[in-house]
Amino acid sequence: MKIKDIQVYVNCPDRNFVTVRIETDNGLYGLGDATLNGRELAVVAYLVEHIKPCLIGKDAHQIEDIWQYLYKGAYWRRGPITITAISGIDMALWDLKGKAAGLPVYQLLGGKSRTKMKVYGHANGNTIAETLDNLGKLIGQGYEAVRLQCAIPGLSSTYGILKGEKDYFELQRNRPLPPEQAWDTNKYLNFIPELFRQARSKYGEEIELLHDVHSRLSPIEAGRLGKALEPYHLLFLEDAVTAENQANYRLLRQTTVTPLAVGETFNSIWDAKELIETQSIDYLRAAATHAGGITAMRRMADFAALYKVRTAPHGPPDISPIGHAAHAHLNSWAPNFGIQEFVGFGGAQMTAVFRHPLRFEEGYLHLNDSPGLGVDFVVEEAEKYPYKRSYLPVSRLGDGTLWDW
Ligand code: EZ4
Ligand code: CO
Repeated sequence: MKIKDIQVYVNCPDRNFVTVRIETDNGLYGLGDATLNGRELAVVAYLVEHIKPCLIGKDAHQIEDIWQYLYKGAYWRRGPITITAISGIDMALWDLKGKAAGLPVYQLLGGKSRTKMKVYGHANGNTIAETLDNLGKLIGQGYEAVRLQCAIPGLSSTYGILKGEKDYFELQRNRPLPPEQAWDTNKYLNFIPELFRQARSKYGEEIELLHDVHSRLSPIEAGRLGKALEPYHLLFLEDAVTAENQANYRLLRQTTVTPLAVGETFNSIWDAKELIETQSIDYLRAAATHAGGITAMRRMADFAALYKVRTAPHGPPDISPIGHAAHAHLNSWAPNFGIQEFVGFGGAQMTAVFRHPLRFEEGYLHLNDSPGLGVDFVVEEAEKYPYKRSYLPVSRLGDGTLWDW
């Protein structure tokens, strides 16, 4: 099964996605997700200019060797652009191996550890009342776990809150340059515990609740929040602090028993090594699209399991259905799977471009038994939606200081 051609598509069905399509000489093709939100074309160039010429003629079954070849062979290891490109190739090769074997990828990983995957949805709002109404709607749809984000009173904008925009992508795309958002740590810390107090008093203890800090706090500030949220029993607090310095989490861990999750921006097992070894976190949020594909995610899951750390892959709308399918196969297999973030299957344009193997029912995702990853990519549909440049927001303090977004 030799690699005959590699095509890289960048399209905007509702939002931008980079799709890798590898064709083999036995008439099969495999699909991978290489979407890096806000920096898409850098990955496209890496794939087309630097990776493609190296892989034509290679045996597509040699997934591990190709992964090592692209990782070690670059000399410049790691980094989001390199690893997102490798991730797209790796997923496409697993898809191909599954199709060649006539088996879904989870079977190649060792079979199913569970019949369905628990997800958490998002309830957002401009006020606590609106956030709690949205939480009630998700509970009504069968969700057993929900992330709560609410606009901070006195701030012009807050992460996760869309105001008048249709979705996150509209928020980014309607501006020629990165949108600017405001941040105030004191206002935030004084407000968030009240959101969770009211959520528990309205809906009780049964529903599992989560929150994403989006890396805005110092370890001690995060400790104050974690402690204040302890009475409301979160499933986890996400990205309480940045993890470039993994010791941040060792410090935070000493302050609170609120479970901690981090990892959506990780592109290597090395980003998580100390966090896991020191048992400073409870959930690893690495994504197949940004952390090295299925090959790397499997390795991370096994390593995390040794330390009672569970997987909770990032599931935002800026990972394509191919990336979400990769997670579904990993989640079906991983003995230490925790929970999957899930924000729906996207709009009409997306569902016309990507045919995916997932079904949502009563708070869980179900994966069908199609060979490979089980996703199809309809090129003629995709080509109706050309790439549109967009940026993630940046955030600033009131005095103009650039902050973590
Ligand atoms: O900000 O995917 O948990 N989810 C998140 C996401 C990320 C976006 C960045 O592209 O934090 O909303
Ligand atoms: Co997040």
